Amino acid sequence: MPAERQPAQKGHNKRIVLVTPPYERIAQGYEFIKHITNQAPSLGLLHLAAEVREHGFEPSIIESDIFDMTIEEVVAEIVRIRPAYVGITLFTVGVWCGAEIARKIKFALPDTPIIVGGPHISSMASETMQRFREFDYAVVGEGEEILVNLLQRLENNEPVDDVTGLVYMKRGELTDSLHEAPRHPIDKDMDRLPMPAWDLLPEFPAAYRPALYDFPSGPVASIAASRGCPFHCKFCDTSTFGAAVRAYSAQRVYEIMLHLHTTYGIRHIMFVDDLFTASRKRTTELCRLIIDNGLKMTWSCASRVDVVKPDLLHLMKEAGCWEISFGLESGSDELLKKMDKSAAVERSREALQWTHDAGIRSKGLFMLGYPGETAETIAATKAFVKSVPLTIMNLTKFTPYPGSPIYRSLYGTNIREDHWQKMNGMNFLWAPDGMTIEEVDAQYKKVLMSFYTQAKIPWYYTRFTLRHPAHFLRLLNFAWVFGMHKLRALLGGSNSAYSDAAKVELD
Ligand code: B12
Ligand code: SF4
Repeated sequence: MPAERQPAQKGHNKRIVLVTPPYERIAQGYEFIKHITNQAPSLGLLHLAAEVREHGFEPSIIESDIFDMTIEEVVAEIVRIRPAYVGITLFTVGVWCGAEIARKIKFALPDTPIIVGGPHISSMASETMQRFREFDYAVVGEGEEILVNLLQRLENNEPVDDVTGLVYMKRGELTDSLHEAPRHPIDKDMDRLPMPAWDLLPEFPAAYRPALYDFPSGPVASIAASRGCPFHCKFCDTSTFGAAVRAYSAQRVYEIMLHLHTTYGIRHIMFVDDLFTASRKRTTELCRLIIDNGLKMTWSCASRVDVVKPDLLHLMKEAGCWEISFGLESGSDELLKKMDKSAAVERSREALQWTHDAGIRSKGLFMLGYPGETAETIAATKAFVKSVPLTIMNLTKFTPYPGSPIYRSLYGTNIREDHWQKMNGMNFLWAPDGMTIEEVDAQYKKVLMSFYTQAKIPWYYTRFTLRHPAHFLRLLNFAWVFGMHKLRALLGGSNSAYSDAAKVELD
C-alpha cells in the first residue's frame, strides 16, 4: 500500500502470513519431478518470521508446494487467517503465480498490504512493481530489517518513503510513479539474527525432504551459515546477498546445529551458503567444535574447486561432511573462461580427487547451453564427467536469470518478462549459436544418459540403497507417479514441458 493511501485500521491484528507460491503452477508438465527433488522450506521466510516475531508481530508460514496446495487453497487459508499483512517470496519462475495469489487476496482482503521479496525482487524490483500492480511493496536484498522497518511504519500510519531497500508504486492524483529507495546497508553481524522459526512449520521436519539420494539419513534441515559470494560467474544471480561475505561465527553455527539436533532430531544439515568454505579459519573452527563436542550429524555444503585443500577436506570429513557440491559447469576451459568461472578443468579434476580421497562425496553441478557452447564443448563435458570420481551430477539447462550478468547482455534492456515463468532450469529459453533449442535439448539428455549409464553408477546406488533403504521406497513412489504421468500423456496427448520449451523462441 503506497504511502499516500491510508492504511487500514489494524487494531491489534499484527498477523502476517508469509507464503511460498505453489510449485505446480510454475513447473507445468514436470509436476512428477517434485517426488524426488528437494522439498526444502524457504529459509528466507523462516528468518523473516523469526525477526518479525521478535518485534511483536504474529507470523505464520504457508509452504504451499510442500503440501500440494493450489492457488485457491493458499488464498482460502490466508483469508481464514485474516492477517494484517501478507508477504510472498518470489523466485523469477514464481512471479506470475505470486501475482495471481496477490490478485485474489486483493479481491478478498482489499486493505491487506502485499509485500514481496526474494531473489527475483532483489534483481528486478522496479520492473516487477511496474508490471504487477497487485504487489504493494517490494523488499530488495536481505529482508529482516527492512521488513520490520516497513511493518512498524505501517502500524504507526507513518510514511514509508525513507525505508531503505523498499520499492513501490506511489499513487499520484493523475499518474503513479515508482519510488526506489537506496539499498539497505548490509548487516554484517549475522550472530544477532534470531533462530529461524522452524517451530512455525507444520509437520517439520518430516514433510521437508531434500532430493532423493542427496542425503544419507534424515530428518534434514538447512542452514545458511554465510551470505554473499565474492565471485562473479556470469550466469549467477547474486543480487540478494551481493559480493561481501558475512557469516555466523562458528560457535553460532554449532549452536544452531545442536538446536536442530536436540529439538527436532535432525540428523543431516544442508548448508545452503553459496561458498561454505569462504573462510578457511571459520570452517576449521566449526569442524573442531563439532569434533570436540562429539556432535554426531552429517552435513553437506557447496564449495569451489579452487578453495579446497586436502587437509581441510580431511578435517571436514571427520566433522561429518558427507557431500560437497562443486559448480564445475563444463569440461571445457574455453567455456569456463566465457563464464568468468575462474577455475580451470584440471583444477576441478584435482579437487574432485582430493575430495574422493578424503571420503566425501562430490556432487558435480554442470550447465549446458551457455553462450559459446558447441558440439566440441559438449563432448568435452561428456568426457570429463566420466573421467572423474563423481557418482552424482546435476545438469542445469542454461537459463539467463535476471540478476545474473549474462541476463542483460543477452536480452539488452528489453526485459522479456513473458519468459520468467519458464526460468526454473528445466527449459532452454535460449540456444547457443549454431544450435536449435531441440538440438541442445537432445544433447542435454545424451550427457545425462552417458553419465548415469556408466557401470559404476548402478553399483554405487545399489550399495547406497542397501545402507539407506528409505531412499528406495521414495524411488518406487516416484516410478509409480512417473509411469502414471507417461500413461496420461500417451492417452491424452503430450503434457511435457519439453514441447512447451521448444515453442519458445527469442528473436
Ligand atoms: C537453497 C536454494 C534452493 C532450495 C530451496 C529453495 C527455497 N525454497 O528457498 C531448492 C533446492 C528447492 C531451490 C530450488 C530452486 N532454485 Co534455488 N537456491 C537456493 C540457494 C542456494 C539458497 C537460498 C537460501 O535459502 N538462502 C538463504 C535465505 C535466508 O535467503 P532468501 O531465501 O533469499 O531470503 C532472504 C531475501 O531474499 C529476502 N526475502 C526472501 N523472500 C522474501 C519475502 C518477503 C515478503 C520479504 C520482505 C523478503 C524476502 O529476505 C530473506 C532473508 O534475508 C539460492 C542461492 C542464494 N544465494 O540465495 C538459490 C537460488 C535462490 N535458486 C535459484 C533458482 C533459479 C532455483 C530454481 C528456480 C531452479 C534451480 N535450477 O535450482 C529452483 C526452483 C525453486 C522454486 N520452488 O521455485 C536462483 C534464483 C534466481 C532467480 N532470479 O529466480 C538462486 C539465487 C541461485 C542463483 N544464484 O542463481 N533453491
Ligand atoms: S556460481 Fe557460485 S562461485 Fe560463482 S558467483 Fe555464483 S555462488 Fe559465487
